[in-house]
Amino acid sequence: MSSEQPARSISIAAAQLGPIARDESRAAVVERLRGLLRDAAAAGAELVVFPELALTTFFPRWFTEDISGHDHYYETSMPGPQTQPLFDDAKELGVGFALGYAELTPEGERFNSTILVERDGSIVGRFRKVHIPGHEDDEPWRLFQHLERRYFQESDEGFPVWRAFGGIVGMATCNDRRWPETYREMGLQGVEMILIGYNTPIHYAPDPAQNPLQGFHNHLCMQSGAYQNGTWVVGVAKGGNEEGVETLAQSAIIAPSGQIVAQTVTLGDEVVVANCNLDWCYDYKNTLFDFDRYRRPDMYQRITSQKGVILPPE
Ligand code: CDT
Repeated sequence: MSSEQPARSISIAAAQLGPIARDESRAAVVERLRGLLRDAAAAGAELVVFPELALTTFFPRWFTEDISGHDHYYETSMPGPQTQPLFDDAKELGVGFALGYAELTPEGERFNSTILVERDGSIVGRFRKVHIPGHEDDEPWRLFQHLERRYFQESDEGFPVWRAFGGIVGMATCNDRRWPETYREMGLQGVEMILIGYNTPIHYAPDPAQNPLQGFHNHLCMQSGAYQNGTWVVGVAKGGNEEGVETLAQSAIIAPSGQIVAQTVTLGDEVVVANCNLDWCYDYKNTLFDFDRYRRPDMYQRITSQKGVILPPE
């Protein structure tokens, strides 16, 4: 009798969203999410990944002096009365999900959060975005603003991982995907699936020369993070033209080899599914990226002790 264990695998869906209008009701958005959840379940998915801020339009593009005027974009409980049907569907269909949303705590703190929900509808964990991009103050010279730093605090909870879905799961949000430390923090906890939602405008006001490279950079950072840490990465967009802002789609499911195994082809609501063999992670974690054998943390001290660049003496 063979002593080999059957491969651990899970079918994961990237549930991309097209634009959400400023005046689209929460109930209407949740209906869209429920439809995608059902489509994903019908395609055999066990875990469905939705984008960052999947319940609302990307409201940080609008300046307001008093941010409490935007409170209606935030969730004060999860599940809440409007999102409960999604949790009920998850339980009924036996499909888990990751959902990005704006979180307003009882203490008045505001985070760009993602919740991970198991196949029985229970909450496994919550991630709060660590790297908050953009600016705090009104910058009306821009074609549109990116005021995330006005509307959200930086998380100080880091990058936890959870044992769920038969493996080890972590999350990150949009701009977090551009930073190698994001993946390595989770890689050092043995992560096997990193779930990432994003809203990425094509136009980058500080350096529009980067506009044509948005799609390249999106995949470049997620594919490198997957390969260098031997993990699956699922990157899911809210794409299309949202309130006049062209936004990147190109959601992708990326293997531990760094290869894209599934990718969306539209700018709208779309589900793609891939069967993810979690044991594939070992091919990288136990060879080239055997951290315990090859890493040299004593050589990387600047990474945690220093924030900005310190140039060498002239
Ligand atoms: N949502 C988000 O984090 N978007 C950023 C845009 C950066 S430009 C201010 C991103 O990294 O895609």
